[in-house]
Amino acid sequence: DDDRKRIGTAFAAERDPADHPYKAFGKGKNLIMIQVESLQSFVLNEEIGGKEITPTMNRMMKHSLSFPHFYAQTIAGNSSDAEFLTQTALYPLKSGSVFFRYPSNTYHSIGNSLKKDGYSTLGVHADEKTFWNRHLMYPSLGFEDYKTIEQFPQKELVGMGVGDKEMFTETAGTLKEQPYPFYSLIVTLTNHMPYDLPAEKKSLSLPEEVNGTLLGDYLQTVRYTDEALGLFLKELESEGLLEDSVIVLYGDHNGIFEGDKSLIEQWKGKSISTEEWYREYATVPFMIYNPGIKGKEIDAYGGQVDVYPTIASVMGTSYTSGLGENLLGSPSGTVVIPSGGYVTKSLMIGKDRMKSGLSEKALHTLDISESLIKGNYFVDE
Ligand code: GP9
Repeated sequence: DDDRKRIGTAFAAERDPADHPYKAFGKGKNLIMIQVESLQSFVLNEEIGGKEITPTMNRMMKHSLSFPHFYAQTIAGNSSDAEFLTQTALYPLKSGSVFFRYPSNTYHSIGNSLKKDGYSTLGVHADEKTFWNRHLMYPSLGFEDYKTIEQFPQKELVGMGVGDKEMFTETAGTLKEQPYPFYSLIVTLTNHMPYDLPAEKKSLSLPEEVNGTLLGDYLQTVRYTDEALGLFLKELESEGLLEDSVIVLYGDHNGIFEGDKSLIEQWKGKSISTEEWYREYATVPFMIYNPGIKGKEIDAYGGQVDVYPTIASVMGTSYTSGLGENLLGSPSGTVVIPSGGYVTKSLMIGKDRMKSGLSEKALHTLDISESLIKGNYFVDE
């Protein structure tokens, strides 16, 4: 009973009915959400060796609401934590992955909300269907159908599974046949550590100080994934699906960590403080794209837990209970980093300094999330 009371108060505090110019903009449109493996924002709108690293995403940003102060909030469940955060607006567990530990719970999620609105739903991930237990968790998140490596021709195998170019091209064909309106969550794979890409797939000419380093390899795979995304958008456009779809893109977690900061310092020719690292390099992209959107950077500080309420507001679907905030409304501006610490506009507190009242509030939020998951809170609804 005490837990229920605490949880009820948390929901009441987090709900945000705010109005904004893109409220229900996507009502009745398809929703395509793309979770990009290991994508960090410092590669956006950047050139190396005379070429843009992410020409497709840069073009998308011109017609996107984008969030430069957006953080990954994953812990040990890595990519699966990112899917869990964005789909349910709950935080990952302190230990292990929710996908393995609680795959059969009842969850409020984007997929379940849109399904109630009459959407068909499809998850796509070109790896083994059992990876991160997705085959059991995706139905609980509202995906009626789940396309995995077995359903791809596998003409292009790179790293952990089907290369993003084959994955995106084939998926565009699948979406063409998908009952309308649809919601599809697509999880990319190729930009995965150790960023090992066959030479013929590399299109950047890297300067000497970057070439052959982890950072250089990372930039090559980021560029490859960006090109794959470009093929996907082109295909959607030629099928007439682009205008009728809202495309949401976000990074699942960092791929270059603070321990590798010296590689970026070498590339940029300047030193980067820890504060600067968390402000400008450790953020991951989050953008909401449609050709009819006038590109705008949104100043709000947020994280993956805020994706569901923000997208629910744009799609005009329900978001009744979760721990995120609508970043297009008036969010509180505090981003809890569950692996330790939090970020606000004026503060960046590392895990060695979790002492103030604000960080206690952060810990309380994480406890509530943990109780919700472990108690299967929504089971009776
Ligand atoms: C594997 C892919 C990568 O299926 O999602 O997962 P990660 O290793 O980043 O958690």
